[in-house]
Amino acid sequence: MITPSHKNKITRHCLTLFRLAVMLPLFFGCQAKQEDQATDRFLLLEGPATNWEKEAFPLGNGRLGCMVFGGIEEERIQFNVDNLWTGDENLPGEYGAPGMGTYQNFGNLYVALDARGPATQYRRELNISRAVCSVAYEQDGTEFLRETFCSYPDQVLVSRMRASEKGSYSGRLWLAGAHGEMTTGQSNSLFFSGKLENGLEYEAQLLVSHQGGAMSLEGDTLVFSGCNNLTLFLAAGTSYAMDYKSGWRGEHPHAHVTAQANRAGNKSWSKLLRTHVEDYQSLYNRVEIDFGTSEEAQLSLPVDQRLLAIRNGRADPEMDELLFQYGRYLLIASSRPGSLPSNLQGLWNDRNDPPWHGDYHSNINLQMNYWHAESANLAECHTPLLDLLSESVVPFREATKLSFGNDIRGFTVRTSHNPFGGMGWKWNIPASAWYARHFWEHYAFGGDKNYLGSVAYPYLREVCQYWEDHLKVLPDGRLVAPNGWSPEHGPTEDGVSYDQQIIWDLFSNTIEAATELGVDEDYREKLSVMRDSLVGPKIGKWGQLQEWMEDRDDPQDQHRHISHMFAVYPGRQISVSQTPELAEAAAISLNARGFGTVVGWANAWKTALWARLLDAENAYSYYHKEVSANAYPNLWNGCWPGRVFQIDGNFGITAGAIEMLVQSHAGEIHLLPALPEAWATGSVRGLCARGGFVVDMRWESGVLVDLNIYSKEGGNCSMNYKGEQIHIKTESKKNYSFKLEEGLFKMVRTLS
Ligand code: FUC
Repeated sequence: MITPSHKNKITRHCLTLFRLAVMLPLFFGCQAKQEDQATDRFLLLEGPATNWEKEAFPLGNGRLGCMVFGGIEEERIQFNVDNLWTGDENLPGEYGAPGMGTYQNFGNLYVALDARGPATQYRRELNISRAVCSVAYEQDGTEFLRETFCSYPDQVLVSRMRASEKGSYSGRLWLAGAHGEMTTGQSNSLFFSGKLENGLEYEAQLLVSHQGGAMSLEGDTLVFSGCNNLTLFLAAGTSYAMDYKSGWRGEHPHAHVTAQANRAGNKSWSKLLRTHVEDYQSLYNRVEIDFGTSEEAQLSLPVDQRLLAIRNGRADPEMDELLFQYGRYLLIASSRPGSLPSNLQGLWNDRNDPPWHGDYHSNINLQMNYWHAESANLAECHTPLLDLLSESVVPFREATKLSFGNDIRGFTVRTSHNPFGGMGWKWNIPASAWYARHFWEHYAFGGDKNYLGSVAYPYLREVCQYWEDHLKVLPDGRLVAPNGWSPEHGPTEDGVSYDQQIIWDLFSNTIEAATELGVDEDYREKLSVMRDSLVGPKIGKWGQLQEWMEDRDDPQDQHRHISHMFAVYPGRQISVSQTPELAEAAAISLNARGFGTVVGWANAWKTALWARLLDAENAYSYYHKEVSANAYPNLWNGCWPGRVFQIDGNFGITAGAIEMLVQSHAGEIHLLPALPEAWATGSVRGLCARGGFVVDMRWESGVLVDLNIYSKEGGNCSMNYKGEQIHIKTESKKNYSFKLEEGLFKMVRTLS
């Protein structure tokens, strides 16, 4: 197996830890010796956050998340539970904003410390290799350290505050619910609960343990003095259930939340931390990358200054790596089995009126959140999306009938929807077909036939039925989607490319699914006739890929949506190898759209599109733009910078980078299809390809030198490197290692 070449990096990360060890010998001294710390990746800032979306650091366990500000005299930890939503299923009737509801803030936890004079050596770090945020500083000769994480196994937020001198903690701590709730408590706990207008009940409980000193309740505040350390356990939940039949409601959260807080409170910090890190790393550690080495002077800067230097032209390949892994970190933090899918802001939100309700947007955003889920080796994190979409089928079906007539089969979705099967703004008619590709992809990468037969294929098939009933036949016999809209752009009319391409994709995926399962032969035949009758992609008068059936694209138009590129990515109707003229037309259109209005998600999409068009330097220019123009100091993606944070760009950029390294949409694994000069020497471990393969590679000066393929399921594996094709028959759970010598692949070993 290939190990990324981290030799220099190990030395430098150790130096970082060494500095911390010097600064905080009491706490970090022992950790610096641990081997597994050596390649940890950090986001570092040298001051407390003053801005929630740009500077605070996100933590999450898929369901419960928080933002750590790291204030010196007042720590603020703003927290969320992913299903604290207003709104409902909003059936029957209008699908306007009121029934749609809004994702809510849950509240804040504040810790005010007695003033001790100025702080020095302040460092606030988000360690994305361990999913732990730490805040360290020195004050009045005493070293202070706080560490916070959100545990998936224990379902609580845990924060520990320590100091080098005994008795250093005196102050107050309190909870502030985001809906004006009254907090009550006991000598070492605080509690608030409430009910939203839609009947959703919620509760938060904080337990605090301390060593030394004293703690007591004064009104709604815990007052502590002379404590050596404090450990905070925050549990929070709601009565939401991802269950249509039970009206999306389960039990009152009190019993659950109490049990979670108490169970955690009875465990030691080190046990909670160990369990958390082991769980997190079981996902995170599957992938490692090396795009080169940044200079020490650049690497040791806090992120804000590092971004500034990059904007001024300094190279920083390890920032490219950090951004890549951050997309994986944020998915693990906002989407775990049992949680809701990651919404427009993941699960982080400090407002009760977040931009676009903090909802699920079906015309690019929700899908983009999951573009990297399979390829970045996080298939488990994909399941919240598939679960909510499956559970929403009944209300989506009912809403579809109300708008499209009782006789229509299948279902589709509006542009925005909520976790109760309710919908908001405007029908997005091919949305369910786009969602269907996520069900297919989960199988294409994972190979689980039971899942394909019981979950994915029924979904795909039902969406096909919608289109069987909804497609319109033109006088010449060709098929078009009637009354479509290229998202947020142009007129409403028949045969819009976005619709046509997504339907092509749906039919293709369904045919393949039925073939894999060996079912519905006649239906497969019917679908393939329909697919071949669809009006297909067209090349217009300036050589562009047409966005509409009519050749009206404006070469000056730089609209942020690039929906007519669906066929290039994430779809597979257009590719350089199979449809070169259309690929060329797509490149012309993409060039004309240019950087356009800087919108994070569009930038990420363009990275993936250029990668699919095998244009490494254009792909990299958009990847780099994400760092040089869009990223905030906490590396969150700005959608229309200066306006709002939106997480899709963070996820999409990781997906785009993977397309630069490995592609597998065209029946073979294409190795290093769009490797840019900036990443000329590097390595990757653990990227996934369709067919159940895991790819490790090492390359030097732009040339692949080592390759390892792990086969999860067995079966034939075709690979392509710069036109050279290799075909191997694999057995399940075996590794196949190759070396590239004189341009030819040599199998070096096969390992179980
Ligand atoms: C789409 C985009 C907007 C924004 C919104 C949440 O409608 O056009 O830019 O990302 O989703």
